[in-house]
Amino acid sequence: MAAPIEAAVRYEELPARSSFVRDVLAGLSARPKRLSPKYFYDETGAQLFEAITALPEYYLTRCELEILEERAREMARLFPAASALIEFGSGSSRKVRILLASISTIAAYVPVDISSEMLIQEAHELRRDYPRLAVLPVEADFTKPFALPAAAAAMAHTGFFPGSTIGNFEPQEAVAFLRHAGRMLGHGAALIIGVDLVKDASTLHAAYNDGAGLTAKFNLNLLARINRELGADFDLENFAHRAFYNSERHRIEMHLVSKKRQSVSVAGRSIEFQSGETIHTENSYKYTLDYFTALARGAGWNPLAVWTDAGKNFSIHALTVDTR
Ligand code: AVJ
Repeated sequence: MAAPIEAAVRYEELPARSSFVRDVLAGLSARPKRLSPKYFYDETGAQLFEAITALPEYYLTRCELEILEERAREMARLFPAASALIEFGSGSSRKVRILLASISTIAAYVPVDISSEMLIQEAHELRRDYPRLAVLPVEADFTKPFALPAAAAAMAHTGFFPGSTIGNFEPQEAVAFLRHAGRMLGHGAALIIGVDLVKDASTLHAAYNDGAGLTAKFNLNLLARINRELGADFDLENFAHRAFYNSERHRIEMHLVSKKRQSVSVAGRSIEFQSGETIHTENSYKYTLDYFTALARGAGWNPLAVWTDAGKNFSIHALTVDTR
């Protein structure tokens, strides 16, 4: 029987907190101003994102779930006996549950996330539903090296990186991440990764400008979080959500636009905004199947399989790493 979990393994809690204030001040002092999308996911942000995934315009999650449901049995062949599944940026466990239901060779599940609330909550529920599965959460920034729990380190590894989170990275950062994942997972390991696809601009635009205004709330919550955690005084009424498809760079860009000339105090510093000046808060890169395969090859990963939903909106790639 598995031991109860009181808390996730924590890595560098204090540096993580101070890197938030450092990153925010550096980003708001840069020209143009920017903030990292990894900071969207405090408790409120994680809840807003979950609500976004259920929106009619936000096709990504629906299409990825369709692929997982249809293809989990094929994916099962990629998993060695008694292996550990390592999920980078786990959030809700909806997707991994589809794999767990079809793949009996998964002996351990290692969700890695910087948002500990959801990590611990989901771990409890998975332990209840899969009593023979070792659920070993790790609270860490998955873009940086972290130690695998000893029980999982001893097993064969498969990586899982759904949601097209890889789209938040610049293409060269995506290559660096894939190299890092290859080193962590080890020679011969497989990676199952969700990647959103290039498509018509109107579908993309709608997915990031939803009618219910949840994406706007999600974007603005970053300022609310900075107010809460760093003692800033952003007036959310004075900023507007802006999202558009940059077709040259194959990416959705999200920004927060200052509606007027204003000055905001952040962690004791005064930040000046011109009217119309923006904070760039997110890029969400869209790939073609071939371009992503080439990018993965450049990071040492060879293709095993690729699947799309029926509408060809979203893709899941299975890759294997050659670390020699
Ligand atoms: C979680 C990064 C895949 O880019 O679609 C959703 C985040 N941003 N709506 C995405 C997001 C605005 C999402 N990813």
